[in-house]
Amino acid sequence: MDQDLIADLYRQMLQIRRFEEEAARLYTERKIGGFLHLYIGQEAVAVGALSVLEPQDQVMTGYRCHGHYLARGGNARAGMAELLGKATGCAQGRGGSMHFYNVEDNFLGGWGIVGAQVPVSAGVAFAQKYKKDNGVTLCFLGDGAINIGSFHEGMSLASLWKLPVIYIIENNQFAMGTPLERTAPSEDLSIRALGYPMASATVDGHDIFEVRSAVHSAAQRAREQKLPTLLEIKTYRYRGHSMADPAKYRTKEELEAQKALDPIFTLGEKMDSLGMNDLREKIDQEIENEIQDAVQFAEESPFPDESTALDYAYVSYNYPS
Ligand SMILES: Cc1ncc(C[n+]2csc(CCOP(=O)(O)OP(=O)(O)O)c2C)c(N)n1
Repeated sequence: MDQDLIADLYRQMLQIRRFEEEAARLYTERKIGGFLHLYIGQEAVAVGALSVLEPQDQVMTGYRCHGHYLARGGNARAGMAELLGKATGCAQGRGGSMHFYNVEDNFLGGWGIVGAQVPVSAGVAFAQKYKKDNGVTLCFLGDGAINIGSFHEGMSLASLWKLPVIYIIENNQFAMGTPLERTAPSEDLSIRALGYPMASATVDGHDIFEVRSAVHSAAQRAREQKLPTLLEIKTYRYRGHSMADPAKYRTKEELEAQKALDPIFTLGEKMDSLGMNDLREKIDQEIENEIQDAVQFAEESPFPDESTALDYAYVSYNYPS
């Protein structure tokens, strides 16, 4: 197996994990306001999926978006500054945790309304097909989003118009505190593709190589045949829905069993077994330095100037009275 690839995937997953652990700390110090939804445990999904994309591809996700932003090349300093509401943030401190954005790397957010990104992704994929840019749109959503109208509207248009889009349901087992078995009549979420119809698969989200392979096939289908795909990637979040959620709706045993499958730990062990210990330790230190630097940068950055409070807000000068 390609050792450079293993090291790179490990580096990216660890970067997300450490970024968010520091974010959790800053939140408890009340330096981050509003909501903070952590992606801890799910890192192999974003990193695996985005590692097989091309630069012209577009990416969207829901509000649990820090990992996708970083995996799509987003800068850790600008991400941390965004969490602290600073002017140097990736959305100039106006979006916060749920609305990371980085147009240079084709990362189109960070969407707070559950399922909203599904039809918008169909629109982005339509533009790619229309402009013949050979691009693919990758849209991540949670298992809680699949019962929302916009999910079905987006899936239907994607299939009807033969759009180069990949929908990834990150099945982390819960929508806020509600377990999947209370919302979905079948535990196989990939069958939601049948009615449109479109290609689909269920993937083990703890295995980053399985994620890469499934997304690679879907991207090929999108690029070459202009056809959409629905992937259900099974994963698990170790933290509560947000920092405000103590997650009492599951047992400690369930959590521990899932943590035993931790994709970062598993890949780290693989590196050690391949004799890559020194490199792994070097990466651990580099990531630690990068994240500490990002925290310092964010803390030292200024808040946006009050005079800019209304910038970028929509204003209608001729609104009918
Ligand atoms: C349209 C809409 N309805 C309700 C909410 C409130 N809400 C925020 S997160 C959430 C649960 C979504 O769960 P899931 O899609 O599984 O995503 P996860 O949090 O697991 O990543 C709900 C209902 C919302 N943001 N938007």
